[in-house]
Amino acid sequence: MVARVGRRSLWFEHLHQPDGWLSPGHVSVGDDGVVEAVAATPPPGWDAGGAERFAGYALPGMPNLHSHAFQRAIAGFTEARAREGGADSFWTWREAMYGCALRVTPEQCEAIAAQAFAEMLEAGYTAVGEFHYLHHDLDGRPYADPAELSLRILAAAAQTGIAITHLPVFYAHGGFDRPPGERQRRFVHSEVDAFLRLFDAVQRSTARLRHARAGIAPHSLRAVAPAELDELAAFARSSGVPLHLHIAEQRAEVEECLARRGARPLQWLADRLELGPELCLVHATHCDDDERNRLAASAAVVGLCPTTEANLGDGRFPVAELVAAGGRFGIGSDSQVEISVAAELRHCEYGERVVREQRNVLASGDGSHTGRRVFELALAGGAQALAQPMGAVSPGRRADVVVLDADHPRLWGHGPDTALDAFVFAGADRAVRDVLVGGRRVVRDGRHVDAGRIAAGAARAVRALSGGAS
Ligand code: NGQ
Ligand code: ZN
Repeated sequence: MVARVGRRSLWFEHLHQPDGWLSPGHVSVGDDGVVEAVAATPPPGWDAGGAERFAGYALPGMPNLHSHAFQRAIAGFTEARAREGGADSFWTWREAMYGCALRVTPEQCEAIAAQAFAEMLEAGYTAVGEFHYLHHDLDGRPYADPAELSLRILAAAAQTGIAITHLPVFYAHGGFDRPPGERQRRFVHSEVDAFLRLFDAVQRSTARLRHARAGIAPHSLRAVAPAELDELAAFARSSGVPLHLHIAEQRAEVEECLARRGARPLQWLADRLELGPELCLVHATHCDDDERNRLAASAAVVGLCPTTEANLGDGRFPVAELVAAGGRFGIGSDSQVEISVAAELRHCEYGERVVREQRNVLASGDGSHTGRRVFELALAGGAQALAQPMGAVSPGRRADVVVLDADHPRLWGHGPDTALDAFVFAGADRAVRDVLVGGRRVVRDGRHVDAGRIAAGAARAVRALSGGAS
């Protein structure tokens, strides 16, 4: 049979499905990159001769729900004690990170983001939520085009083929009811209206790009006043776009929120806004039992970034209790200290193991596989948070697929039942061989198809910036 123009036929030896594995799985993909049919036998219109064949284990691409791409430039450069004395903390790291944020040029921003996005694809992420607050020129004045740096991020995504939910950040205050500092000058909008004009420009750009969407990100309760948050939340809800914010990552924020607002951050937020499905609460680390129960009872997604949260000394989110009570979560690479789907998922489970002195805590019951379970929970939560048609290789969702080489040493002896456990816990993430976004191959033999060119530009940028992260 002749394939319809633009339609592609894919064959997978073992295809992950929401209810088990299909071995083999036949998939037809429309020219919009969306899956039309999945079947055990060739579906109508299947192009038997032209089908691309993928041996091994085919998984849905993972959403990366929280990224600050430029921070890829400081990975590994903040692991020595500050010279001033005293304990290092999130806040001393933030000063070092600001050192980079204050120097990065538009060209460097695009080059570093392209590198980070290529590394994400190689790790098995096929979409990124870019929480983007670097808006203005080095002196804090808007660029001639106020959306300059957002457009650089979108260009980087387009270079790599990753799907993106671009989340321009509204940032107005330096702390609860405090003016912004000089070192925050590149982030600041003093008016919600000016920010919404930026958002409008971003949305017009994402509408023209493949696999791109926009959402709204009030930075945090520290950087956004209550009335501003109300306005942004109402805008996001009426526009039907995601709303992401950082919350309760550090104890100091909890203390200050209690002092200034009379409630803990998550408690204050849940009293103020409906915790609806458009909301992604990034970190939510310091939640008490009542706050955790309110999160679990809501349709909001908790955005966990476990490698960054461990690296920054944030604390541990009680993910097992959240999941047991029906709550939703997804994962993010945040500071890019690592870019690893498997590491984020593994840390979710290992955080529970080390405090409980038990194993397989996040498995759903007797015989349930922990790797598969955490992978599937994060797929669902991430797809919701990014409002991307992904999370499963199913009709109506984009054909985002990550294929593991079954002959990789880390998969020896494994079959479909344990391949995801090996991926999450036992190094089989190194077996990622092919990655497709919307049915198009972006990673081949474990390397991004344009890795060499992207790396050449990024190497210059990272070397130039990493010299003085202070
Ligand atoms: C950020 N990163 O916006 O990059 C933050 C640090 C802040 C994380 N929270 C800045 N991981 O929260 O004030
Ligand atoms: Zn963040």
